[in-house]
Amino acid sequence: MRRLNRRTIAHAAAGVLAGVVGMSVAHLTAALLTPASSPALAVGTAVINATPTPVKEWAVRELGYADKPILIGSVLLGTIAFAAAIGVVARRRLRLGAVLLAGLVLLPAAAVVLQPLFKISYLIPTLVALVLGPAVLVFLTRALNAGQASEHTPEHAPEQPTVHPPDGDSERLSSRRNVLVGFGALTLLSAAAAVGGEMVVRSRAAIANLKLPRVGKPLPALATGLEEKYDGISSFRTPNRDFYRVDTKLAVPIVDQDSWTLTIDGDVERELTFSYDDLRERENVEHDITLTCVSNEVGGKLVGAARWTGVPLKDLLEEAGVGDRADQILSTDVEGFTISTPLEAALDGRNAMIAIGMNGEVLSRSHGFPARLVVPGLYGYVGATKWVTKLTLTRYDTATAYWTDRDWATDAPIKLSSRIDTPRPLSNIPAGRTVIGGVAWAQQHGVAKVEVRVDGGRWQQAELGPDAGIDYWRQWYLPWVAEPGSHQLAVRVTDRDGTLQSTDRATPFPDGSSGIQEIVVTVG
Ligand SMILES: Nc1nc2c(c(=O)[nH]1)N[C@H]1C(S)=C(S)[C@@H](COP(=O)(O)O)O[C@H]1N2
Ligand SMILES: [Mo]
Repeated sequence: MRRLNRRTIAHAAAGVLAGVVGMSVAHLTAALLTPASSPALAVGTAVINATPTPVKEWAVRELGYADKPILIGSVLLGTIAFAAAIGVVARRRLRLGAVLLAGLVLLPAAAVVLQPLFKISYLIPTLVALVLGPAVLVFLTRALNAGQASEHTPEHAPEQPTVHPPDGDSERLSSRRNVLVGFGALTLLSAAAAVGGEMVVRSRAAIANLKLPRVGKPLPALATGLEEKYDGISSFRTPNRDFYRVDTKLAVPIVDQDSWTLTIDGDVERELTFSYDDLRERENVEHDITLTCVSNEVGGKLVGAARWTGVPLKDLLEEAGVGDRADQILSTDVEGFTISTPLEAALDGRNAMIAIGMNGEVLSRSHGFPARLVVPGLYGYVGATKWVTKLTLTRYDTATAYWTDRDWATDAPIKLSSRIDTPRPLSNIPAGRTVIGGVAWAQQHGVAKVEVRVDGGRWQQAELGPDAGIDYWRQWYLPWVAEPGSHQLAVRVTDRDGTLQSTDRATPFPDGSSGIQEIVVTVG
């Protein structure tokens, strides 16, 4: 019985290894072609797209940044379980096993084909897996069965129970060795393919030798922020590496800037197409803009402030000649993902732009290289299309976009909000002089006042940090003499139109969270 179990496990392992070799070599192939053609990634993306909004909300809330690794992990675990079962089936019915394994590979192929920008060449990695997986399964199963057959020889010769014929022994040993060598070599191969794939993706992701063009009228250097004086307050400018990232991609699109274009079409007088160099050669501008994600909870981290370099969106649209029917800009990214933005936000004079730089550096791949939309005052999902390749002037009653199809609000201005960065919620701090500090934002209106309340007392006005315009957040602090015990701290902001941050608690869905942040800290 024990031996049977061990054999079953060996065959299950053969199934898993066959699947893993197929998928990892396919992944390496995809890394060399285009990451979107990786069957493993395509399945993950298909699952993301098919997940209903409430589940997605729950995942982002409960799993946070871990949601993607957990998703990939569960797809992997499911695949491994199936592959193990197939390995066991193959032990006695090899052909059926091979067919089932091919089926397991074809499932992700459907996800590859259903991508909006699908090209026939995307099927190459799947074909690789389709050939390799079953081949490895056949090879390993045969090796295992051969080993077992030779193991059986002595049992079929009961007249010699204690004497192992030297021939049978060495045959058994050598077939065992073959199996071990086969397993080892294949494991190494798939590990090398996986690591190699990752290295290829990383090296392709590096953006070589690109500098930002000179800006026509550079902004003055950003003022020194409060973070220099008070530990724990978010820095005035969010460093690119710390800037939050939110998108539906499992693999960051690798876009080649020489073949990339930006097209303006739809309800325009003339369709226009710009190359990356066209954008770089135009007069570039700089704007300080704080980006916010609609999924940001009160007190959350999905907000970042940067100096963006690029060309004014309005200029591009005016060159194309906006028709009089359009009320929406439907922007499409290089993989077909769409965002809808109210046309008015592009034309009403705010600093909407096609950005190619962030904080003095060429846009990174994860933040949208070669170019993205940035529209101050609107949540990212309605105005910050990364890897943008097309702007279609259309109408809300004719075309919808990815998130609005999933019932998120069509027009979504960022709600004014404020956050306590220090002290940290639920932290223990020593008694004595300290500061309460953080950031507040009210894009398009500007922050006028931040107030802090300690233990339900009166609202006290905080000091504000430097001002970089209405679209940029303000840092704030309030000196505080912390007495031993437990304390409740709250913050609220008022914008320059006199609007006070709402106390109504709202979840991010469907148009952004609201309510004031209240935290508890222990002193002493
Ligand atoms: N192509 C593309 N652009 C996108 C998204 C996306 O999923 N795909 N997500 C949007 C959302 S929800 C936000 S909040 C911002 C985040 O931009 P960042 O990742 O540079 O911070 O990008 C927006 N642009
Ligand atoms: Mo977002």
